[in-house]
Amino acid sequence: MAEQIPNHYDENQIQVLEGLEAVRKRPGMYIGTTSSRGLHHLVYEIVDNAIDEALAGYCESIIVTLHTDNSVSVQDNGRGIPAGIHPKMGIPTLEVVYTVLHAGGKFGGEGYKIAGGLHGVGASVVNALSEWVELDNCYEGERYTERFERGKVARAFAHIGSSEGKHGLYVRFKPDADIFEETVFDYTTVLNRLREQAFLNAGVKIILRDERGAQIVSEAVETPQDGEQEKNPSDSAPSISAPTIGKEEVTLCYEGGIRSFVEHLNNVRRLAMIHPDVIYMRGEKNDSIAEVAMQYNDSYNENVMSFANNMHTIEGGTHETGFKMALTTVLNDYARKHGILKADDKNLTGEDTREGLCAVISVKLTDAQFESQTKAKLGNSEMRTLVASMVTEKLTEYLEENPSSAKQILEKSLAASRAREAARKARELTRRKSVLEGSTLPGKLADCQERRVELTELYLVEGDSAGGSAKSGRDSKFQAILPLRGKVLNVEKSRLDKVYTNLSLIPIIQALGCGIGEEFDINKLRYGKIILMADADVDGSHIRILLLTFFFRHMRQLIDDGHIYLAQPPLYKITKGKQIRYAFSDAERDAAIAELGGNVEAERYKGLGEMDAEQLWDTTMNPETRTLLKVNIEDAMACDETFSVLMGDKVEPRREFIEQNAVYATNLDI
Ligand code: 1YM
Repeated sequence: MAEQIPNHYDENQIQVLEGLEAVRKRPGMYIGTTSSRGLHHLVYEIVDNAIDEALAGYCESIIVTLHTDNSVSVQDNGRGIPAGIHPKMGIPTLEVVYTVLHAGGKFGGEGYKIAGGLHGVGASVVNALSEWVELDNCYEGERYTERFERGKVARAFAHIGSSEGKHGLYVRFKPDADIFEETVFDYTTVLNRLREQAFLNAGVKIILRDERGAQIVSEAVETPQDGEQEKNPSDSAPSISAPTIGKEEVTLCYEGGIRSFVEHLNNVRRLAMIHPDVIYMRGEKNDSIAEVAMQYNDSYNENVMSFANNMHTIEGGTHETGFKMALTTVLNDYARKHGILKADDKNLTGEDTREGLCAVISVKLTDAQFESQTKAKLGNSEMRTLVASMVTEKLTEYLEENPSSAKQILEKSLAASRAREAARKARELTRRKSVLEGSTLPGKLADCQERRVELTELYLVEGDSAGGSAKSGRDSKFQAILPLRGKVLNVEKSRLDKVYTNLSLIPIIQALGCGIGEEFDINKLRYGKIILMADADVDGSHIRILLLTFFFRHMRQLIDDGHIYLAQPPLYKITKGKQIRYAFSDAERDAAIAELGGNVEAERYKGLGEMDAEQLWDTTMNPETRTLLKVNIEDAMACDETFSVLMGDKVEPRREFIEQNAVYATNLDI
C-alpha cells in the first residue's frame, strides 16, 4: 500500500493526532461522562454504525460480544468499509473513519440520510478513548486489518488476502482504564440498549454474547420468548450495584418493531391489559416517518417513551407533545360524541388519558434538531404536526372500529379523572388542616438551623427509638430528623387520592415542602440531601423499597437530580478493650478481627436502635466518616420494570423475582 499514499499524509496525520488528543484531554465533551454511562456509550456508537448499514439494506445481523479481558467486539455482515485511499485525507478510508473526528459515516454516503447520535460521536472517539482497537474489514472479496493504540496507528492498514466469501466489518476495542472510572461492561445495560434498538429497527437481528460468564454458567435452560431466544440464561438482577454478567447468547429480532416493544414493556411488568391489541399507527410526510404503538394496562402509571432517529429522547420534545395533545383531544371528542362525558362534565386532562398507558413513539427525520443541555429533546416543530395529525386520524378510526376497546379505555380515563378530583380535595383538606394547626411542618420533625438548602440533610429514620438516637446524635446545624411511623404505603397499588391522605406519607411530603405530582416544585425543596436510614435487615429493605417507589412514582425529579441517598449503617461492632472498629460487611469484620488480634468481641447490630447516639453519629451520620450511597437511575427503564414487578399487585411475579434474584439480594442496594 505504501506507494499509493500521497505526500500530504504527514500533515493530515498531525491534524488527526491533535484531534484525537483533544478527545483524550476532554472526553466529557465528546461522550458526556467518563462514568459507566460513557463507557457503554462507546459500544452504542459502534453498534449504531452497524445498524445504519442494516437500515441501508446491506446487513442482516450484528453480533456484539463482551470478552473476558473487558474488551468488546461488534461484527456486522454488511459491505465493509471501502478499502481505497481517501481522496482528501490521503490515507485509507477505514483509517479516516477511525481517526478523523466527526467523520463517522456521515460524509458522502448515500445510505446515511438519517443522522442521529448524542454529541455526534463517531468511531474516531471510540478509538481515541480505547487502549486498543482491532479492525478486520472484509470488503469486495478482500480482507484488510489495522490496529490502533490510544488512537495512534499501531499496525498499519494492510491487505491480508481474500475474504473467502465473507463481508462486513469486525471491530474489537478495549476502553482505556486511564480514561474511564469504570471499565467493566454491564450486561443488563448493554442488553437493554440492544433490545431497544432491535425493537426500533424491525427485522434487524442483533446477537449479544457474554463470554465472561462462561466459567460460571454451566446448565442450559430453555426459555424462548417471542422474538428473543436465549442460550444458558443466568438471570441477573437489575441492581444499582455491581456490573451484571449475562447469558452466553441472546438473539434479539422483532418483526413487529415497536408493536413488540409495547408488548414487551407491558409483559415484563406483568401487567394486565384492558384491551386486547396494541394500537399501531404510522404516518409519512416528505422524508419523515412517524410511528406510534400503544396499549393500556390496568396500572396507574404512565409509560410513554419517545425516540428520534433511534435516539431515546428522554426529555420528550415535539413528537411527544404532538402525541399527547392529539390523544387528549381524540379521547375527549369521542367521549362527548358518545355521551360518555355529559354536557356539564369537565374535559379529561392529559394525565387522565395517560393513566395505565404504555406507548412508544418513534420518528425518523433527515434534519433532527435536539434541544436542552443533554440533547435529549426533539425540537423540530414539523414533528408535532406530523404525529398529531396522524394520531388524530388513526386513533379516531381505531376507536370507532373497536367500540369495546374504546369503552375500556374511556372508563379508565374517567376513573383517573375522578381519582384526580378526589386527590385535589384530599390535598386541600391536608392544607387546610395544617393551616389550622398553625404549621405546615410535621410534629415529629426535628428541623435543622441552616436555611441554605444545598447544605442541609433530612434523615428519614425507621422507628422511634432509632429516631431518638439520631436526634441526639445529629449535628442540628444542618441535619434534620424525621422518624417514620409504621409501614409506608405501597404507592404502586394506590391512586393519588390515597397517597395524599396516607398518614405515613403526609409528614414526608410536608417536611420536604416541594409538593407532589402535578404540584411538585423542586425550587421549594427544603433539604439538599434526603437520606433514608433503615435497618440492614429484611424489614429495613422493605421500607427502603417502599420509600424509593414513592419517590420514583411521585417525586421522580428528586432521584434524577441526585437528592436521594441511602445511609449505610455498620453490620458489626468489633471491640478489644477500648479499641472499637465498625464493619460494613463480613469481609470487613474478618479484617478488623485480624487487625486487632486475639480476645476481640464481634457483635452484630440487629438494628439502628441498638446504637447509641454517639455510635450512630460516628458510623452513619458524620460526613467525615460515613458512607452514603447516592440513588441514581442510570437505566430508568429497568428500574421502572423492577418497581412494577416488586411492588405491583401480582404476588406470583414478585415471588419469582425474589427467587431468581435471591443470590443477589445481599448486595442489592435497595
Ligand atoms: C461494526 C461497525 O461500521 N459498518 C459499516 C460502516 C460503513 C459502511 C458499511 C459503509 C458505508 C458506506 C459505503 C456509505 C461506513 N462507511 C463509511 C465511509 N460496523 C460498521 N458498514 N460503504 C460502506 O456510507 O456510503 C463510514 S461508516 F466513510 F467509508 F463511507
